[in-house]
Amino acid sequence: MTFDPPGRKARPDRQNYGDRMPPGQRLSEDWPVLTAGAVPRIDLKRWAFRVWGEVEEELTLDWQEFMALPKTTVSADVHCVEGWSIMDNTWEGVAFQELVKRIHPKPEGRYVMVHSYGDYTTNIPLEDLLDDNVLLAYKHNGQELTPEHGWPLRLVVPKLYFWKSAKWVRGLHFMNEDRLGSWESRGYHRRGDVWREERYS
Ligand SMILES: Nc1nc2c(c(=O)[nH]1)N[C@H]1C(S)=C(S)[C@@H](COP(=O)(O)O)O[C@H]1N2
Ligand SMILES: [Mo]
Repeated sequence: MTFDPPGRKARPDRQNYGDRMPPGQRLSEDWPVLTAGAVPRIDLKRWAFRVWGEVEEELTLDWQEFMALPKTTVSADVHCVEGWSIMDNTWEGVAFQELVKRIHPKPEGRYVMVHSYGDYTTNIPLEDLLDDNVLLAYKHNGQELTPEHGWPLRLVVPKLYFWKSAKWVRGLHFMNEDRLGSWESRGYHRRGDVWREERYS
């Protein structure tokens, strides 16, 4: 028996992932923490998730209301722009498609700015968020997220580099034009598609 700490998977040594491994990526043995700045302190009693901007129904949910939304489980690989990948992650949370049913984006609201506690932002076209494996996750491999990995809630967008998977997410701003988030305005690619190697601009 080997013991794997939460959030860490046994390394499938020399396993060949073939076409599942995107160009320029290699397996990581563990799950690094990559945060610009400090881990924000979050009080669940005051936590809120908001959707605003170019939508028919703006939305504010507290933690209980968010947890009452239908749950989904997604298996997906993580690919960081710096070249490490973690395969076969299980994420549990609320599908973006589930949220979108409630907010009815306006036709002009095709661009989303994701906002996090602690001021991090990242821009994602609505079309990319509509993939059926995009979710707002509160669990990873069966465990609640840890503070440094985004507790209580993070976005997960498997086909984009991991900087787009915002930790400590607090809201989505639907916009009529694409604007640049924290890393995108510092030279990271506007879109960040893993399969097209859209790393930097
Ligand atoms: N709010 C917030 N989300 C964030 C970041 C951050 O600094 N703040 N870093 C991004 C980057 S660059 C990466 S690679 C991943 C790292 O997630 P991890 O620390 O859980 O591995 O989170 C992304 N989401
Ligand atoms: Mo990153």
